[in-house]
Order: sequence, then C-alpha cells, then structure tokens
Amino acid sequence: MRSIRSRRRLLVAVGTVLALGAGASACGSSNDGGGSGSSGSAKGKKVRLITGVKSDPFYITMTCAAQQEAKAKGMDFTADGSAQWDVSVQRPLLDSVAAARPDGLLISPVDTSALTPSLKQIQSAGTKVALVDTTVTDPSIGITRISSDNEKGGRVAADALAKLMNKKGSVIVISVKPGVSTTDARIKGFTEEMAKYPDIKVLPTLYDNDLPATAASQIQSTLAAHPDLGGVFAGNTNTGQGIATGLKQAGKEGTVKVAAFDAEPDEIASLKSGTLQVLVAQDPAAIGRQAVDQLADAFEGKSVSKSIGTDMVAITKDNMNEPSVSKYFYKSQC
Ligand code: T6T
Repeated sequence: MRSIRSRRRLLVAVGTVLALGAGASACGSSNDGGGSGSSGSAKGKKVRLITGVKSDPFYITMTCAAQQEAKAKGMDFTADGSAQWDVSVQRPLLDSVAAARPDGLLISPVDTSALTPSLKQIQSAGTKVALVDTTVTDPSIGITRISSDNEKGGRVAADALAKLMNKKGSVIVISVKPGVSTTDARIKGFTEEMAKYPDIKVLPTLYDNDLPATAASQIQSTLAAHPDLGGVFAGNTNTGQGIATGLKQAGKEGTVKVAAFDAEPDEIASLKSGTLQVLVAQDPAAIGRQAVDQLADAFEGKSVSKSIGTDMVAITKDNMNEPSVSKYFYKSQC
C-alpha cells in the first residue's frame, strides 16, 4: 500500500509581499477503515456529500469541485447540507443517506463527537467515509481526513493582528461554537500565539452559533465593555460577516482591526472597504476534489492517504488583486 504525500502550504502576506509559510506535508498510512474493501472501478459508484451549512460559500465551493471531479470519474454524485450549524439538523441528513447505503460518503461533521455513532454505523455497513474540513475525535472514522492546518491559520491571524495593533491592547475571538474541530483548532493556535505578546490581553472567547447577527451584537457589547479593544479574530465566514456589520454600526471600522477566517464574497467586500484587514482563506475546492480522488482510489483497491492538508493564503487589501491570491476567493454558486 502506498501513501500519498500532500503539500500543506500557508502563504503569508507581509505588506504587499507574499512569503511562503511552512511547507510541511501531512499524510499517514493507508487505512481501509470501514470500507467493504471492494476493488474495481470508481465508475458508477454512488457517492454522497453532506456539508456543514449548505448555503455557506465555503461549502458551495467545496461541493462544486467535488461534483466536477466525481462527474469526470463517472460517479453517481449528489450533495446536501444542513440549513444551519446544528447536530440536530445534520443528523437526519446523515440518517437518510445511510438508509440508501451509498458506496462513499464525504461529510463535514458539525460536531467532534455527537455524530460518531451514526458515522460508525454507516461505515460498518460498508460505506467508505471521507471527512472533509471538519473531523470527529474518534480516529476509527474515515478512510481519509482532508482539511486546512487550522491551528496554523489561527497562529497566522494572531501574528497579523498583533502587528496591526502595534502589539498592545485587548483582543477577542468570536467563533461558532465549542466542539467544532476546525474552529477549536483555530482558537488554540490563535491563543497560543498571542501569548507571545505580553501587552495584548486576550478576552474570553465568545460563540455566536454561526449567526452573523449574534456576532454583530457581541462585538458591540464587547466594545462597550472594553474601550481599548484593538483587535478581533473571527473564526469563520458568518462570524466575519457579523463582526464587519457590528463594527460598521458602531463606527469603528478600520479602528478595530479584524483578522477573519475564510474568503466568501461578503468578507472580500469588507476587506476591500477596509472593515476587515486580513482574511485567512482556505482551499475548499481542493478539499472536495481530493476527497473524491481518495474515495475513487479506495474503490479501485488502491491505498489512500489517512490525512491530507490543503493550502491557505493570508489575503490583505494589498495582495487581493493578485491572481495567485484571488483564485482562493470562494464562490456562491458553481
Ligand atoms: O470556516 C469554514 C469551515 O472551515 C469551518 O469548519 C466552518 O465554517 C466555514 O464553513 C465557514 O463558514
């Protein structure tokens, strides 16, 4: 069984210069966990994708690429996603996909543990599972896990914000909810990196349940309680959008510096207008495409990579028009 090496790069913006960050590769041994072990062709295989939030441009971009790749391989592919970031919304989708016994499932579980029993069940019934973006804690789930290095993205956000804040003042993290693998890792990386700046005080993290309106009101109450607030780290798309709205309403755009994860159209507009200063963009298309490729390899009896890291890029107003950077902007339709 071979293992596939995958590049994990983080392109870091320094002023207008793009510098190549750590170029570690992340991979592991092949793992046939839960699959039927069937060999043969990927053609005609029934593959389903369940994303975190269907309307989120991150997942739309991932879905478009996965769909295209699956089509090229002659797979029978469909995708669905939760209406909101909630286990109780994603679980019925998973149950209905499980009942149809697909050959393969790509899933972004919205919680690190609550969906594990359902995933174990579908896996032991013979479906090959690929975890895309988010993961679960149980290592027996999934033949492959494909995501950004979220902890590293958090560290990059911390360094960028510290620089913008002249290394002093208060900073806050607003994120989705606890128990989400990606955003938890971002917070960990951010908090650990911020500890290197003794004159920056990190306020307790707030969670908005992936609701922009909640993030908007949280940033306003934080501003009222902490007039020295100099920076915010937004853990994902909806949080970034909400923070931009809240800062605009408070007349604090540009004064309070913001580093946000993702690069969906609203965030790009806020970067352009100066409400957000740094976006840590991921490569959701690569996540979707590579997950389909890994499943195809598994169907064909080839080995798969247990873990694959995909690229990220730090986007600023200065570099956003460079084609090597703008190619990371997320789509809101295929
Ligand atoms: O940041 C992405 C994704 O990586 C995360 O797991 C959940 O939020 C997003 O979908 C953006 O909204």
